[in-house]
Amino acid sequence: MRFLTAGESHGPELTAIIEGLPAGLPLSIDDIDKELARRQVGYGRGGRMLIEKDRVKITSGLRHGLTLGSPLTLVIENKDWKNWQSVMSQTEISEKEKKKRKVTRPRPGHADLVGGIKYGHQDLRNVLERSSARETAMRVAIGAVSKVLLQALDISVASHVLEIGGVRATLPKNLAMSQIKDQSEASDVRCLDAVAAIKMREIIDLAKKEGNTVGGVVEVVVGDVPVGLGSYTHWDQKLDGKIAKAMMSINAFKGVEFGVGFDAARLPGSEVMDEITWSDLVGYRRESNHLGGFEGGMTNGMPVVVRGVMKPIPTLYKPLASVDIETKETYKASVERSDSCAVPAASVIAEAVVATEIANALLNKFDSDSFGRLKKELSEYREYTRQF
Ligand code: EPS
Repeated sequence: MRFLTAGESHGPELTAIIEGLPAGLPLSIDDIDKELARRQVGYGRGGRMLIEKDRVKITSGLRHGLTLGSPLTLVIENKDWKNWQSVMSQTEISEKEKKKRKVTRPRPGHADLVGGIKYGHQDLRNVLERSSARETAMRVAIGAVSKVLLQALDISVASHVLEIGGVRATLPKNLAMSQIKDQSEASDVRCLDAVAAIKMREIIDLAKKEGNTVGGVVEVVVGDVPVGLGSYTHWDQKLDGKIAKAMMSINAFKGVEFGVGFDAARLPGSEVMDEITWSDLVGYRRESNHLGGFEGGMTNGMPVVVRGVMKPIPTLYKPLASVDIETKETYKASVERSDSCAVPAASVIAEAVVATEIANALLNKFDSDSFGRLKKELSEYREYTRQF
């Protein structure tokens, strides 16, 4: 499976084409819309989310509620476009009009300046329109399709927020998937620790009041993953590597870890490796999951546990110093409308990109022309691994 996304933040729409989905997978618009809605909520979001009501339109690859095996085209309209039609016009406009929303003061930490230098844009809006995290709406739509596939194969994906602005959740070990799903969904910061959630909201309020932004840490958990997705045989076949890349591709993400993650540097080997046991009923198992479900770049049958660090959003209402690219004078950076915290939304996005990589690994491993064949092969393979 491969996909492309296209679209500017204030252009008419976002588009994606997914190629390589199996035929015969039951899929509905609702499956995707409900994921889009999850990304749009969350404490700390800014004014743009009051304008957008993300809904998907499917224009190819689906018939009578089943995928055709042909490219699936997804479209999400940008409702805000109607306010930007002249600024984002595809045809020439007057110099006076062009100046109206021209951006010449790059925001530190955003793609503005480097993108401008790289592509020769004197109006940095040409960079920020595409580098905007608006694009993640489409990644969530693609992830929603992937989640439908995974769910139909009894693989479940959940996510939650572990930390915002230095406030960290205290959680019991071995949370059940249903607990993660239900409790994160019930919290507007997607945090499973109700006390930490109160403090997270306070930190977000404070940041907003001070014209600042805050980042955090999100965690994705994937349960009932079969053994052996990805491969140790070549560096670019390691699935943890692919997931890390997908996580790092989310706007503002600066780091990724699996299982105990960076703590592995401080712990003895005996507390990092997961001891192997065997029983008639389930076959091989690990008694712990310090390695986050991966050994040798392959899934080991334990839940995949991956965390990502999101830096604070670089668009600050109280902007930092920057240089005007026309005059070279020192100015405060441009102020674009912003969110004070998008970590809860990022948790939904992380869930989507991880689901996409796991789905892709399954499609690569098994006969995936038709969903029926895929399901049968996976079920036979699960039995094989149980009996190994
Ligand atoms: C973003 C800036 C804001 C965010 C946007 C990402 O948009 P605007 O410039 O229209 O106010 O709301 O996020 C989304 C549009 C979205 O759908 O998440 C940025 O600069 O990255």
